[in-house]
Amino acid sequence: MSFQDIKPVENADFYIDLAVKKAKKKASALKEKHRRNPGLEREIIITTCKLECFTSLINQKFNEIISGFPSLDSMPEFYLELFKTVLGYGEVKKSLGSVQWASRQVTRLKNRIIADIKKAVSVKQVQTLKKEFFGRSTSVIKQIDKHLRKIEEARKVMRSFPTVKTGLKTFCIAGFPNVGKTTLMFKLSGSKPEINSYPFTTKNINVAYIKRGYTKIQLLDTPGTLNRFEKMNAIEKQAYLAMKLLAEKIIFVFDLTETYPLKEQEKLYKKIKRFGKEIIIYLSKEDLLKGNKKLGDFKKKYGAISSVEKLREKLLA
Ligand SMILES: Nc1nc2c(ncn2[C@@H]2O[C@H](COP(=O)(O)OP(=O)(O)OP(=O)(O)O)[C@@H](O)[C@H]2O)c(=O)[nH]1
Ligand SMILES: [Mg+2]
Repeated sequence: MSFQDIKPVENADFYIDLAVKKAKKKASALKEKHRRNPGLEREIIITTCKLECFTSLINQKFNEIISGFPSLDSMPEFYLELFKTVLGYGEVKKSLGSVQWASRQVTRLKNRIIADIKKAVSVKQVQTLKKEFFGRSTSVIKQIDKHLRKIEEARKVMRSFPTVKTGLKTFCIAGFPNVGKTTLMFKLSGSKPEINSYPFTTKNINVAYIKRGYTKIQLLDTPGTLNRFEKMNAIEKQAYLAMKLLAEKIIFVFDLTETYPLKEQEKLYKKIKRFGKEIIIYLSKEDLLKGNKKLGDFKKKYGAISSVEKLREKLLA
């Protein structure tokens, strides 16, 4: 699923201006055509055209917003949970509903006022009705300005959602912050995401692929998670959701250079084991561990892999 193509949503004034301009343009063409008609008849034709044109543009644009937004109810579970983690589900749903409401209100108003215009007995009466329509309809559209902005905010956030392919064998790279998860993904796949020497560098899930012959696997590099499933921040939650809902297997990265104590990393490992998925253990930064006594014991205890080549073979097997 991809969220890159949702079209930008503008504010209320933008749509009002656009619809007014379009209505004026269409009406001015009609003015010329009906220049010989008597005043009232001409006024009725032109005003009706303006109202129809304004309403039709608002309906078209608002429908585009609603239909262009991914359906929240039929989103795959991972995306829905991710959405709920980083955006207010109820709030965005309400905002989309309000756009539909505004569209209907403007149509209803237009129908009523056009019916009245048809019965008008003077040019002045038609003009008063026109004023009423534009006053009320623009006020309805302005009322949903905050909702249009909310949808635009949601669209921008959703653009950072990873584009994950379903149906591919998927491995999640997990572990504490700064242990070398992103570096490992880079070494395995050649993709080039951001790598830094401080914790919480990765804020979204990075996606990469390894291909050999007909075998293709998907790697998800997750943000580092601390040992606190109950109090996770939004970044950590993404990793948790990917592990729980997307991963077939998990590559758990241990770092014995101890930016974070091994005991803490082991606690996280045990928690991740509870997902019930197969876990492959990778030991990073072995080049910094020469002569370290813990190395042998650790490898024996966990059967950890520390060679990228060996790990790649295991993933593709
Ligand atoms: N010497 C050495 N440094 C490494 C190795 N793997 C990672 N690093 C360094 O460790 C730091 C963190 O690496 P990242 O790959 O960004 O770690 P991460 O686990 O993705 O970190 P977060 O995204 O913050 O959770 C960087 O400075 C890397 O260059 C390794 O095998 N050897
Ligand atoms: Mg990272």
